[in-house]
Amino acid sequence: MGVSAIQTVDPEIAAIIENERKRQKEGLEMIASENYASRAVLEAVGSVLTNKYAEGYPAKRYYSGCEFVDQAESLAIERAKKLFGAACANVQPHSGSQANLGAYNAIIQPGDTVMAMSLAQGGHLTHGADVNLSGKLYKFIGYGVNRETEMLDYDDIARLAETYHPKLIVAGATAYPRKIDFERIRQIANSVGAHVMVDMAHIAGLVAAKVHPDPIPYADIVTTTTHKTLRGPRGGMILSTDDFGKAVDKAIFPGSQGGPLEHVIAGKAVALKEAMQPSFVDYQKQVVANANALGKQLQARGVRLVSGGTDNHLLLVDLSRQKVTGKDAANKLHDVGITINKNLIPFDPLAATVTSGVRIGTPALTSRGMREDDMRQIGDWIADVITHMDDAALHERVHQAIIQFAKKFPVPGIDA
Ligand code: DSN
Repeated sequence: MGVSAIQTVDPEIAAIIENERKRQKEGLEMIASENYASRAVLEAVGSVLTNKYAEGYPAKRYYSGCEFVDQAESLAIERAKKLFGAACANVQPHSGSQANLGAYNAIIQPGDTVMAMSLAQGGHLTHGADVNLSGKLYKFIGYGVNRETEMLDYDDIARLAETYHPKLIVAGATAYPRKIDFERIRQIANSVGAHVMVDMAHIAGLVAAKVHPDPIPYADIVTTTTHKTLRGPRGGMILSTDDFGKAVDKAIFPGSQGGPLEHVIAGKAVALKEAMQPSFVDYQKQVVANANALGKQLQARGVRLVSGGTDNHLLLVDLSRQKVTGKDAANKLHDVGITINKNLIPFDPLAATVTSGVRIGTPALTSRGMREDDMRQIGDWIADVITHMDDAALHERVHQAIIQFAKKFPVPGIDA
């Protein structure tokens, strides 16, 4: 590789990027919310579009010189609408959290009552956690899963809705391995006159490929990130019905953001085009098949999966049988080259900084071309490590095997 500008100008940062590139190649990336953006997406994000201020929306900007970023943003909007069958799309949110706060700003008022899946049961910080602005601005009532089935308890959601009469019910999760019944959520919302917002950040790619039920017909507003299963650049997006399109636009700019990141928006446009290709559907089907194969292998090795399995791209693993905490397991697996995160399981007796579980996802490895047999091998390595937490020799053997194994799978955006 020739000397790049960044190597000349800032060798420290160049070295850090190189180390991260190596980490992404040599390890097994299994954080359920991560993926590898394509080289085309990376090129867009690293382009001169970063130089342009463009407050406003296409053809309605506060700055001159927006003729080309207008084209990029319009393409992103049209592709988002087409891919998901939505009436309106706003591609400016800088992140999923910004998208969620923008959506609340568009649809409810401070002090209104909202229902959402609580963080401890698999929701998200922006679904009303006390420490988050959402929890400070609105009165959130958390719902969760049934203690026996560990699946969403729709009867309980209906009961809570009857009791609290929310203005808005939010569906969506960050650590829920099962399909979400958006139609049922809509019925419950209708019964109490509430609006529906779906945060599909984790499952957006699955939804686009129709391997997860579609929230669009049942929601007033759908928010998402663009970098998880959707495999685009890091950022957010809001889809809505005609009734809420204008309110969403106002809520994002000038409501909560200034200048949009037009380089990232161009990356979103590229990713949305990639998501329209038939190969994207095959990829998403493989993501789910891989999660299933990995889950079955872990179960065969005596590991308990929350809810007994998965319908999507992730597993929530309960490590209590192994008498291992999520924190220790995540650290040990990191040492051997498997990157996951500790995660609360429903009704977890341990703190969020320790946890009884880990969350494991297959989107990134599937982007490298791994299939079911590879997942079974990885399941064995994970089981070996978490059942022999103090066996340093075994950990070293697994680590070396993973380095050799990972070499066989090119990384999108790095090798291909
Ligand atoms: N941080 C994301 C996740 O890992 O699920 C959610 O924003």
